[in-house]
Amino acid sequence: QKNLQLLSPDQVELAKMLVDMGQNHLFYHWADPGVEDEDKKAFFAQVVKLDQNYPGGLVSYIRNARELLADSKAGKNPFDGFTPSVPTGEVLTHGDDSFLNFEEEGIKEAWRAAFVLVAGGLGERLGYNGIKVALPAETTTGTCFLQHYIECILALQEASNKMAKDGCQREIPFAIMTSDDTHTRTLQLLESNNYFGIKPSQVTLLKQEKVACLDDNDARLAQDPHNKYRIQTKPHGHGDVHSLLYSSGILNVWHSAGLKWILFFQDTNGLLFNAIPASLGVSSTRQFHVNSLAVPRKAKEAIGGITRLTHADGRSMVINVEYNQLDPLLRASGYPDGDANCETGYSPFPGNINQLILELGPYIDELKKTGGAIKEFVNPKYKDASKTSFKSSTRLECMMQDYPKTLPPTARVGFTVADTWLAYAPVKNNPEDAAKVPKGNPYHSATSGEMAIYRANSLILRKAGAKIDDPVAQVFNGQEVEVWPQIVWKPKWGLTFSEIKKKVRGNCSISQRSTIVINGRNIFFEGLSLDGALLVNSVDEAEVKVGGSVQNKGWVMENVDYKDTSVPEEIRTRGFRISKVEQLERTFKEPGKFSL
Ligand code: UGB
Repeated sequence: QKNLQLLSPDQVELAKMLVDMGQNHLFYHWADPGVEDEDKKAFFAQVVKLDQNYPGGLVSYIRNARELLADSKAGKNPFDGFTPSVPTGEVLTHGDDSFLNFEEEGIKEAWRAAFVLVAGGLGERLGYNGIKVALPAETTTGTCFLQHYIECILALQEASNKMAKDGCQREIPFAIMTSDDTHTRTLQLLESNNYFGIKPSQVTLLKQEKVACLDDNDARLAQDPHNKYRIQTKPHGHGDVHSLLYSSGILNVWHSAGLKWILFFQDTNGLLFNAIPASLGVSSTRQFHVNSLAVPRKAKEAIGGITRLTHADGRSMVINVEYNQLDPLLRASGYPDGDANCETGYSPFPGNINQLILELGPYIDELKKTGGAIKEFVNPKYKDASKTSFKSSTRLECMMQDYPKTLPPTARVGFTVADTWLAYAPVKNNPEDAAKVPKGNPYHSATSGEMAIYRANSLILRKAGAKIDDPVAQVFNGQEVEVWPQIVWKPKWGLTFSEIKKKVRGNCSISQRSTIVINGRNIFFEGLSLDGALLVNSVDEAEVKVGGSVQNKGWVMENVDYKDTSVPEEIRTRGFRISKVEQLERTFKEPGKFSL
């Protein structure tokens, strides 16, 4: 009461709202007027922000929290009344006719797409000190994830523009969701690298804000332990991307520009774009409003399962069920073994890799109704079985893949399964945890993420007709992995299988210890026999034929221990360093036809 005189009319309204919502405790410790007045202003500035950044404001946040906390306390099953079953979707087989057709359709559609990368997470499981998109996807070239994604988008843009009948040169927009943890460093990474070749006007950064923490089942907002004039906050989850896109107005800009698709993806999957053209082709051909990209899933793997949920009242939806919920749901629904592998050696529920392709028009229509609010959940850690108090404050969270939960049954929700080797190798786990992953399950570490890139590229070249030697098994940071030849190419060299097939001719062979870096658009392999390291760089206007026998000492992988802090973190977390002993490197800077 004493401090009321300090407040503007708007602040008085906010204070009343907080008191009405049972948040009096936030004011108990306030000093008398004249003392700490600046802190009090800062308190209201924070309340305004928290109020504005949540659909329906803080009143809705507190109401939703009370409801979800009550459900959690009562042990209410979020799937009450729903029966899970295995859904059907489009299963891609890399390289077959249908894959090639989907790829072609995807490339045709790509100019009508916008990409959205969710990169607000710090990656606590990975324990890396920098932002994850700055990590090298592989250390042969040292290309970081963000650069790789941008180069893939640019390659798609170019391929799609080439196919456009009207001859217009369109630019694919790219939005990145950041957070306070990642925003400045993401911007710095872009600015200090000339945006990796994409025009800055194509890129939009949208920063997600954190939400208020909750101290108890009455949803009393938690005071920051370090500042009594601040409310403690924590991340709300990747589901924020929908409300941010909506409130920014960017969706309407894209729609007016004639765009039809919006593709969401995560921060550290170096394989993803291998499956993007075909998956976009599936969306377009099958007219999916929502298409989730999935891979075969090992039971208990820490990725959600795509599941059909059918309610007793007839409702039905195809939705991701998060890994920690799938097992209890199955056990309660007539699957006595819960989340278990079937005769294929995989879970019958495809694994969600959180790559969503949405049709823009229906997406905007839906967000007009919901404001982008996504069904949330709460995960309090209770002190004891009475569930009356928490070990530490909690908050509401939401996931981007829960978007279809509010859709009407008429919405066309589907999914596309691609081979794991082709499409999915995220970098999520630190070396110590990765080494503890049960044998046969994926490590999802920096080591396995990099090896997966070499493996995928080797397998793709094999399918294109090259003879690629089998891999050898090696152990890095306690993880046994297959080491294939280190084959890396720029996305503009080959983003689709049909493009790659055109560039590998005659009898080509690459030995297991070889490295090859293809840094140019029109580089053709004709009867190349490689045993060592070969780097070919060329300008776009040069056409280079690479053939004959190349042999040298090559590049060698040397073991490094992740505990050895004298080695940079980006290197030691993968357990090896590449020693560049000997290579053949050729650079073609002029337009024209050349042979090597
Ligand atoms: N992210 C944000 O942008 N903001 C946030 O507040 C949080 C995260 P995680 P998670 O593909 O392997 C997801 O932490 O949430 C970004 C799916 O839910 O790496 O444990 C963050 O930067 C799961 O079903 O993953 O699990 C990153 O880019 C499964 O698909 C992304 O969100 C799993 O990913 C994911 O964050 C997977």
